[in-house]
Amino acid sequence: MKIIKLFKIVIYILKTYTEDLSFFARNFKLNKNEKNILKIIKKKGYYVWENFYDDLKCKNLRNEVDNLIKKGDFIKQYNNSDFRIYGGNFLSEKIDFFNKNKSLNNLACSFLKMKTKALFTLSARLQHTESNLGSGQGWHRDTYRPYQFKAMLYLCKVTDENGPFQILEGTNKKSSLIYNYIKHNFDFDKSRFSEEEINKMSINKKIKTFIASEGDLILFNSYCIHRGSPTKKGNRYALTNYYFPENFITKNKEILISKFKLPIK
Ligand SMILES: O=C(O)CCC(=O)C(=O)O
Ligand SMILES: [Fe+2]
Repeated sequence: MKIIKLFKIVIYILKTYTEDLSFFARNFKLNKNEKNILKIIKKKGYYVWENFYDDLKCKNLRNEVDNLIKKGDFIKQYNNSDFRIYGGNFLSEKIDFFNKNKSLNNLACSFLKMKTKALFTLSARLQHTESNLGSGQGWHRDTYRPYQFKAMLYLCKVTDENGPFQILEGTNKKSSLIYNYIKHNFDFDKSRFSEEEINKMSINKKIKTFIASEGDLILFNSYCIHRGSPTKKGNRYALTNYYFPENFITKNKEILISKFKLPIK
């Protein structure tokens, strides 16, 4: 192995492990159920919480998403298919109620070992179009350090056809970046992946597809390689809480407001 390659790996290991030993790392109180969920998220990178919301709540929230999209304020859209209002919680009380869920916030704080909050709730409708790329526009990692914690609530039944969320298993590990660097020569900060690259990587890894019911919630570390798969037909509705450490929000508020078109000052 080239000396430069080895050097990059050593730097990465030093950086990630010293961050984990950070003086600022904190412990948060969790109940038994939350402890169990956290353990699974740490191990696998995700957890599915079935029946988090009932059908009536989901129906009401779908209405809220439709109304926000119809109004069209603070909307972002990709390929006439992926319609997004990142700051839905600022525009709808019902969406804000999900944003402020205590248990999810506890889990996010414990996962990131820092005081954390869901700055915004992506309120999204994915619509089928010819050759759409799905929610998030293809395979990617959202971030490297600090990890990002997300809570995605399916507001409708999600089958193989209407764009289920997918994760490449095992890519939640720190070692995943090192492995991909050595094996595939992917740089540490590579964030987007083609189908061909995913096919190469999935020879020894499984793609997990989240087919699930209306009201099921997926908690995940969006450092994992993931995507919303392209739709074959139908719509998909979802709310996603984006959790950030509070000190990160304070430092980056303006950037976040402009990047995600948030309706706040
Ligand atoms: O909605 C999904 O299924 C995933 C979207 C995503 O990965 C993103 O917006 O970063
Ligand atoms: Fe993503």
